[in-house]
Amino acid sequence: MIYKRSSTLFNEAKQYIPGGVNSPVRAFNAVGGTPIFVKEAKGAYLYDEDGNKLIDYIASWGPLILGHAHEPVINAVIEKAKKGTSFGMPTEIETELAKLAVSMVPNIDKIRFVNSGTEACMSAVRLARGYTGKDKIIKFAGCYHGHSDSFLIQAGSGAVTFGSPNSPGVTQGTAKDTLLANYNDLKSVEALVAANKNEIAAIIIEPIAGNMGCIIPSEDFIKGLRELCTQHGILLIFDEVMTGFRLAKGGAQEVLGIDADIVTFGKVIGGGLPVGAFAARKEIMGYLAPEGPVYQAGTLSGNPLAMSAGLAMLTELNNNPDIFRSLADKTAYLHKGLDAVLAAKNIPYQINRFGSMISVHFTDEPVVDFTSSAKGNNETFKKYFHGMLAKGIYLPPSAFESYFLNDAISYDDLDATIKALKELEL
Ligand code: HOZ
Repeated sequence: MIYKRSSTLFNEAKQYIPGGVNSPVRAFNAVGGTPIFVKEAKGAYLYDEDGNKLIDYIASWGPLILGHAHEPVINAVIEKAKKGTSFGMPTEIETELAKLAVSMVPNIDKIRFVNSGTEACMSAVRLARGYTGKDKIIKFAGCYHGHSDSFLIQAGSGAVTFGSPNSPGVTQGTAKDTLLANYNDLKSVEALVAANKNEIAAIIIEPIAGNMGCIIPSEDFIKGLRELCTQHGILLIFDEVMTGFRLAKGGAQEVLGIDADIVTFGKVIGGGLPVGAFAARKEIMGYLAPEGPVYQAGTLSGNPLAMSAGLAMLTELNNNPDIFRSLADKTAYLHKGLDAVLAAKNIPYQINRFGSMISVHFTDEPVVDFTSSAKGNNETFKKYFHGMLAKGIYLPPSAFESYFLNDAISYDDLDATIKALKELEL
């Protein structure tokens, strides 16, 4: 495959944009080589600036559940754009989308739209602090909740990929209020709760982690978290930026059978446009301005383009819940195929899968938390990533990310992916 134009565009971008990208993982630093510059995309495929066609397994990091440029979503945006793009005033469509989201997700009465998952998580924590009157939060090593200061403490995703899980620029004052526990290790959480009695406002977690690869919580762990929070008056925040509306209509809360106190969403709620949201029961949401004292605001929040894309996508998911089963079936098929091929190659590997999220780790230990995820062999990962890319398969360019399947991916695409791996020397 030729990446000549991507390479030229990258060199030019580097002169004007730090690292040539507007979000670090895209720069390919973890895998080396030239980032692919996308020209367009349709359904399951990306078409790059060099004319290569790639099967896309990141789906804009999750939200494009129905595939790229899905017509009902695109048409809704075009029609809305003709009528104005932002007013900084209320519009009817915000309530329509809010009503639909509240009807799909368990245990929430009200939702506030923001512009990204980062904003959603940052605001959810502020709300939890305002509601409980407590300052500290617990997060898990390797979980990523966006790039606001409180979360850049042992953060996953690009933060760990680029060696800054604890970013400079986060003050010690902020960092001291973020306590760190280990995923799938309830005892580590219990110890923090015991040592910080009546000081913890919230525990925030990716209920299925997607930012250290795909990591599945054990039943005891996730149930234990819920019980611990209830016992100690701590709010449980599910960061469903990746899992919301992807695993089921009601996201991870529904599939795990666990009620969170606050749920956050990201781009998925805008059909891939820049949106985020956070939601909770009305007694918690009542603390938010202008109803309550916790401040949060934004001119572009609830903007008509994002709302129309979100409404088109969630309407389709709501009317066709079979999609979740079909996505999970495709992912299971991919899992089986990759598993058979890797087993024959005689190298250490693990495959983690939940619903339509999956990741491959080159290690012989089960990958259940950040420590085990970090043991993956990055040299093998690089060969795997570039080998697959050369065969037209676009995977996340870091081992600390999950793949996201979209509904437009066909069984032929999955077979092509499995065949590509078979032909690879690792
Ligand atoms: N940190 C994001 C994935 N977990 C990547 C964002 C992007 O580069 O678009």
